[in-house]
Amino acid sequence: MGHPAVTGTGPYEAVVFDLDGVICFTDVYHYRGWKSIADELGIPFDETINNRLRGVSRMESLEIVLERYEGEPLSDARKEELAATKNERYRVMLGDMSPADLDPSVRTTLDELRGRGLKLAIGSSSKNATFILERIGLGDYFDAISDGTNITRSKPDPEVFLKAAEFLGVEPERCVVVEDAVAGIEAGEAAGMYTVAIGDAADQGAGDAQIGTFAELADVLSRLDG
Ligand code: B16
Ligand code: MG
Repeated sequence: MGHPAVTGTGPYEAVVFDLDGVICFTDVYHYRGWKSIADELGIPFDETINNRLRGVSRMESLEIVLERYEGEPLSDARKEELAATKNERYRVMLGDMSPADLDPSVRTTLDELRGRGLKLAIGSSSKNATFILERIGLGDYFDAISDGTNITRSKPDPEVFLKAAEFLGVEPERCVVVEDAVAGIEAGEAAGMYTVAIGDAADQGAGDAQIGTFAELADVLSRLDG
């Protein structure tokens, strides 16, 4: 979805970042957590399925994992238990994260954007977002955090990004979204924001702009400034 050409200076006031796959990389821990559940249930699980879990909520992720399940039907209570077990294992792995897991170029780029006067927020589907940010040393860094604890609808619904804009006090059309999930790019588009894709979403050509590295974001935003 294209936006009209941006002219003049400072069309954007804020940048809303997805967390997993953009600021840091917990996807390998998600993979290991879901793989352990899948193995126990005899379900095939691979990277292709894991890519479909990007940006998707925990319970929706479980339903995707269970698509290939061929055993006895599972009750809702059992599904809740499986999701909780996955999350416990995932949290143990998150506990090993430290500020060393934050790429220095991510920190440098964030500081540069803040130095330009942009407001910075998180827009993540995760209910563990605050914990992850604390682990990597960004606990107090962002101006607002919108995450899985304040939404009722998952990406590609725009709710998580609209809430981020609301928390910042910035109009959605004055926000840029940075996302690694196609569902997240669709959510940003539905929110009326300019979308920048990285990682898997960039590989698929999604978004208004695509970047190969986080640091390239500074150049993309400079160009938007006209
Ligand atoms: P949790 P993001 C998303 O984070 C992950 O990409 C997705 O794989 C995960 O299922 C979702 O968070 C929920 O995570 O189980 O921690 O609540 O990319 O939106 O930052
Ligand atoms: Mg993501």
